[in-house]
Amino acid sequence: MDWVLCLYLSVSFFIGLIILTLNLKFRKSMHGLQELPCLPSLPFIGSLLSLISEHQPHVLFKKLQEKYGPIYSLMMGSNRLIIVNQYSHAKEVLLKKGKIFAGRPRTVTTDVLTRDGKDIAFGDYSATWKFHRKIVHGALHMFGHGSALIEKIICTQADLLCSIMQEKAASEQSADFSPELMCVVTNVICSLCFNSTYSVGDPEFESMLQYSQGIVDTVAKDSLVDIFPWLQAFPNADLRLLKQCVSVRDKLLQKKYEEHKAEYSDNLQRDLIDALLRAKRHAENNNTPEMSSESLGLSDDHILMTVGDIFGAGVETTMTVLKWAIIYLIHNPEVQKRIQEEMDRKLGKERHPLLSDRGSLPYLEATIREVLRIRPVSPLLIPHVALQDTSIENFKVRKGTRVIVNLWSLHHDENEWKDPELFDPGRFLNSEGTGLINPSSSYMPFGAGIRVCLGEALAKMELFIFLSWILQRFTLSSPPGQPPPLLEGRFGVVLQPAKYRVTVIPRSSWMTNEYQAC
Ligand code: PLO
Repeated sequence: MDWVLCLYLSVSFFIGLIILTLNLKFRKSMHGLQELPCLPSLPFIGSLLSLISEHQPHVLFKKLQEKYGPIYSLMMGSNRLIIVNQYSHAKEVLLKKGKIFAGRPRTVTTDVLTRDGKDIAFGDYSATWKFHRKIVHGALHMFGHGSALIEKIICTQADLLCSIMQEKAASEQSADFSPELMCVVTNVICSLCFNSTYSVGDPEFESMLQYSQGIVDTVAKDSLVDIFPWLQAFPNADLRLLKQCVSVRDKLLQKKYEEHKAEYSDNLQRDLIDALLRAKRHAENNNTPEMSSESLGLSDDHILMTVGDIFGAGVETTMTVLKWAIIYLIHNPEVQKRIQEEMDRKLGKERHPLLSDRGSLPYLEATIREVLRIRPVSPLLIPHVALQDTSIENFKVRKGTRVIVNLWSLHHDENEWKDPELFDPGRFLNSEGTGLINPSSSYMPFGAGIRVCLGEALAKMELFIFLSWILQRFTLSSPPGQPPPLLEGRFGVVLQPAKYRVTVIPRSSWMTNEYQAC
């Protein structure tokens, strides 16, 4: 038996040795790493005093680079936060180590919005999250990319928007087009999610306008209650407003969901809710434990929150980019003129732009890219969390640390962009102005990696159709005697522009006959 004992001891010795070496290696790997430069921090309040500033967070974080370098850390209450301001570090976080940094922090306001993270955007990385994302991706793909249906839906809404603009133009009134923009963008998403549409003035639509603004004003802004969760115990007007708005939204979503459940049939797939319901039924009929609906989290709550996400993301983001695009077009009439000339030349004057025209209108595409660069919808993206001890470059990052990718810094980096504050669509064109180029990799308006925006393709289609239809028929300007709209945004979960009014002038060259369905 001696040889058995001998073998046992030597195997144990070798296994022990391997474990020890691996362990040492890991410790060494964290050991050789440096600590990040950190903003001064006091017990309990963290770095709050250094963050008091006249600047908005994305601008302040960019400015702080001058003192602390492109990557630094700070304390928000008791949470450590890393701010990434440079493309190489952003690439490491989002792409190279995407899975390690795929977590999301739990905060009071996002928990209220998403029933404790049961959605895709704010939900933590898990099997449920991956499964949901896969289904939604599939469903969007089915109704979206390259499908004639989505093109028809967007063109119908673009036509509606142009008719409203035509009326305003006829009465020579300037207008704030926010409700109309919101209506058409909502209708695209409504068609995808619920197979229904609204008109401006519809009471359900009006309540949507209100609750959505209420949510944007109060959620995920790193408000004090998110930094110090115990503040919930005290009266808090913002949190009360958020809860009210979320409850109105949830009632509406619930109603649509119940209607769909009642009408559900296996061979009917009209919209996204049908697709989610079908996936749920499929999982329920599948008996293997790892595929059951409970283990994959396809609860009614998850489905509702997922639809809420797509709805909120689809409406607020696209509408915000359209508003910024109009602002920059008003500020740069020569850009409008060049887009219009390009369209007149390539499409003629008798037909509406179609998605298939995207390749032949590079200047319009370049303008859309430049708007997304200069005013990214989500300047700080949504915070990521390190799911294990790791590193960025040669800096230590401990498990649980929150990481903010400052897209604003990436898009305004002087080393990457010539005159980053200047609006210049030409930077996305080749020297002849005939084709699109990628002037810098420091550009990711939709984020990147495993949490990249799910609606990127849909957003690009909408921006192209809406802007091309508007500019083919109208020239936009500020009302006479009034200054152009403000270029400074208001930071929040999306970077919103201030309200402004627009005068629309019909282009005399544009045909006036009725819209022919595209
Ligand atoms: C917008 C207001 C809605 O009522 C709720 C909502 C849901 C999803 C959020 C969206 C809001 C804002 C923009 C977000 C989106 C998920 C992904 C997107 C944060 C709060 C971005 C830009 O990352």
